Amino acid sequence: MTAAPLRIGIVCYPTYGGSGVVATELGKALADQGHEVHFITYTQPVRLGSFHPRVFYHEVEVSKYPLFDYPPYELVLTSKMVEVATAYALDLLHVHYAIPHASAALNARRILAKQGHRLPVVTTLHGTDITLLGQDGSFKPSICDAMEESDVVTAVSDDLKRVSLETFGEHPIEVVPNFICPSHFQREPNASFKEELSPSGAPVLCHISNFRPVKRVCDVVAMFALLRASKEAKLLMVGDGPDRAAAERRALELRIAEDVVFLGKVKNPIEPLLISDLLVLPSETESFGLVALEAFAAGAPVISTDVGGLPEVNLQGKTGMLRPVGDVEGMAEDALHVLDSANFPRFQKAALGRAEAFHIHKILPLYEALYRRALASQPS
Ligand code: GMT
Repeated sequence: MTAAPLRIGIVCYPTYGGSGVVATELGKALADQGHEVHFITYTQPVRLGSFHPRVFYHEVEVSKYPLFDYPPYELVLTSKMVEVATAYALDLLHVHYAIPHASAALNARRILAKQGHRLPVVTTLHGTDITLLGQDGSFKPSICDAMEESDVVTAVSDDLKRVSLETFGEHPIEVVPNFICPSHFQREPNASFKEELSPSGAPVLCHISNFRPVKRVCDVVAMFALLRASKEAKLLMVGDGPDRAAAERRALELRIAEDVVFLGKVKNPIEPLLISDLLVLPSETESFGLVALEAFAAGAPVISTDVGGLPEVNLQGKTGMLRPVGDVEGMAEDALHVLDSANFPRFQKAALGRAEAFHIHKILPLYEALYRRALASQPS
């Protein structure tokens, strides 16, 4: 690194969602480059792990004052941002997910400006903050303001930029795609896990998500039942959420339950992906589909829908195949095609190559350049 290292505050949702994963991996990679990174969240991000040089974690504790039916998380977050920015002389804040992180950061920026501390705000839009919540009138004015006032706004795909502009009007938005660190996946698959799941060596299909309706987990089960009618296979369902029970019921109704394992939440999907041959991602909408990139890095092609940013990640006929939302017959046909031994090596090679195209080493400098630009720009 030639330019002086920066002190960066990162704010994200610390749970299993892709936005938190991207923010955490970005923070760790920035620290590896010599920057000092301060995570400000309400619980430790799942991917943070234990000690990492130059990475610090600041917990936001929300007061349980009895008057508060709705504890004012955004205000407590703002105060924590001000506190950390002052104590550690932060150069900038990078907030992931517009609601409420961007508004809280802008408020912190305003408070700090009164103390003569300039703190530019970089806001990254991840998807559901725009495609689902952004359409809701109760959030729209706040998101619009956050986009107007942030020093830099980024979106994780061209499609998300397009939807954001359509929803909120003209604002400068930089597209910085999500990334992967392929070396994390360069290790031996867990042989006993695979043996336990698929003793005969039949291919393993995998789905990983938070099982919200937008992920259409029952479509995964339905397409697997169609595939299973003509080929021996196993299905590994990783994650948990509102639609898990419905998917479990569907597997029983379709009489495929013995071939389907619901694993629940895992902190890191590397192990399940390394023993999988194919990822199934039949989402209703997906701004990027980080898990597709993780599957590629593990050498698993992807059967997905053709919505949102997915066609920017999953290349039709190369790294996998794409179908319209709900086309479970088409997805089952595609899965058979990809798993055919005459085709699979070609798909697998393309998947591994695609992961390299989104290597963190290519994406990190884009964020660093935006940080420098935010610091150089004049406050509005
Ligand atoms: O997909 C989710 O339910 C979680 C959500 C999040 O905010 O973590 O994911 C969004 O951000 C990810 C990281 O940028 C993207 O890979 C996902 O495609 C996006 N989800 C949707 O757009 C539904």
